[in-house]
Amino acid sequence: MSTDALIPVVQQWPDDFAKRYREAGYWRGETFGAMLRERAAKYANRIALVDDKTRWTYAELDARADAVAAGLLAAGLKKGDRVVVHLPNIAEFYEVVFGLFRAGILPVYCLLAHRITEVENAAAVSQAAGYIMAGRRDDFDFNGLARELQSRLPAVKHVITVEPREQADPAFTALDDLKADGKGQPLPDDHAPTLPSDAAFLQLSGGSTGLSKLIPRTHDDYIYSVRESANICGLHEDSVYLVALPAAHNFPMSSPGALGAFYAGARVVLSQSPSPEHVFAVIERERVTMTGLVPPLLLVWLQAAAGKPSHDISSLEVIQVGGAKLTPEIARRVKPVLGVKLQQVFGMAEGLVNYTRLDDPDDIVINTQGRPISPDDEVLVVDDQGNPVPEGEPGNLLTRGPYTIRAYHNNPSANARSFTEDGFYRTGDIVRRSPEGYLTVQGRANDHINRAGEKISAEEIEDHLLAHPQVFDAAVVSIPDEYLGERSCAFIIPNGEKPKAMEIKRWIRSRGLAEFKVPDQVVFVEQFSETAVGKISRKELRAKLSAQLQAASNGEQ
Ligand code: OOB
Repeated sequence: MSTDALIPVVQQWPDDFAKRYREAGYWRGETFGAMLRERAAKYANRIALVDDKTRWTYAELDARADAVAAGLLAAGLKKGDRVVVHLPNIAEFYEVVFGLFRAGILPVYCLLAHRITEVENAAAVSQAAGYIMAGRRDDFDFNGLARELQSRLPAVKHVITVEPREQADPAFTALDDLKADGKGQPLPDDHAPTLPSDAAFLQLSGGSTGLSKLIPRTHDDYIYSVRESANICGLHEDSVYLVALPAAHNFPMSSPGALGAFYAGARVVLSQSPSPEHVFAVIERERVTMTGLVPPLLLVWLQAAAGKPSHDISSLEVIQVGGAKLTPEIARRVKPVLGVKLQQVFGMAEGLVNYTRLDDPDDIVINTQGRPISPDDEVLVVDDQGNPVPEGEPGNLLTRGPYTIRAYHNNPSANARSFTEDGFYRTGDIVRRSPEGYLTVQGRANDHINRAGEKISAEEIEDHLLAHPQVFDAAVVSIPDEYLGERSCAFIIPNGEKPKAMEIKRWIRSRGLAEFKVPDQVVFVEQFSETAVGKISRKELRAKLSAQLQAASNGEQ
């Protein structure tokens, strides 16, 4: 595909806003490629990155990023191209990402749990020219996925595997070979330097309507959020930040995440599994001081630490918890059981991130999800007509600011729904705001299921269910779950003979979707309600079904 036909990736901020954000010192003209170069000059021989098999210094990570960038450009990829990155929590993730940043090529992040349907969507919407994956992992063959992807989207010309050359599928380019091929190659004549206002990458939205939308973040805006997050979370050069959640997610990437740790000259440790059996040993070995967790994982860690801990995790100082609502009851247990400071994080890949501050009183840390990073994060709490609600009352959260996007990439209909005319992002979250500006998340106005921090669009799953020959109609709703926060339930009106629940689950898997999207529960019904069909919106229908489920489960107790 010719890059000429591409739609500009970023909808830039209006000039007066951009000027203000620069003058306030938020946007400082930094880029991620240059940031790593500066850290490598300052901390050359300090360890930057550790995984199960690797310990790289800052100088090494920097040199590797250079080699990847040269290899990508020598292979024919160009500044502004997009490459889907689909990697586990391994050191190569950052080598590749910084290599892409340096070359001015945009990573498009997929979660490792994603399968062909999600990867194809990411590649198609971003018009990707490449796909980087890890061969065979955890019983899944990403080589097969790559083949399928190329057959569906021939524009994905470059498939790169991070497997060692000897194990790599010969149909694809091994990262080692890519780097060797780029060695000593001059930059292409038309290669332009990366600008701070350029998009650095595309992140996938949690998505409440159908497939994920793509979120373009610029170097300027993202580095601002990373730099301030590192400050707010107290990262410094002796910190050790553990990435236990999937590395590609915005939370462990930037809140303060691995990028915050690199910004501070700290050390990043990667764990391929977040479960205590594995990760507590990593914490002990590497003297980890900080990490980010979703509430269900925190619960598992609390349980493991309350028993007879097998490892010494006393190096931990702070744990950020976010991605889904943390109940005050669980929040209260963090300090006594784990001996660490809790920091709540309420963020979104589209931008706005809120933190409780490290010196906030317990009452705020336990009962709120924090306040925004920036004095210029504009936060509105409004009713359904768009009028501000009285302070402390619940309302829809709208936001605009120096690191919140003004539009999704290449998606006019989503943009019309998700942004107000004056550029506020409609988060879909219902919050209360205290006089001091702290937000407490009350719920959600839009239809996604927040399953342990993984967002599932009800509409996306319904579309797949409707494609099943024995499904006449379907509605997917969330059910409160003690452990996951929410789980998914598919209500199905069968078309003639009723299929088995197992068959429905198998069907969703066979559609090439991430395992976390398979409905946890399937309920067959004859009809949704007398008034339902054709008369009320899907939204109301889902709300009704949820209420029914809730009533039924209360009745059981
Ligand atoms: C993070 O980002 P996303 O893009 O996967 O999901 C954003 C949505 C929010 O709109 C909200 O509905 C929910 O996730 N959420 C929370 C929450 N943090 C996120 N709901 C309740 N309490 C919280 N603390 O999930 C994300 C991005 C950066 C940092 C942290 C989380």
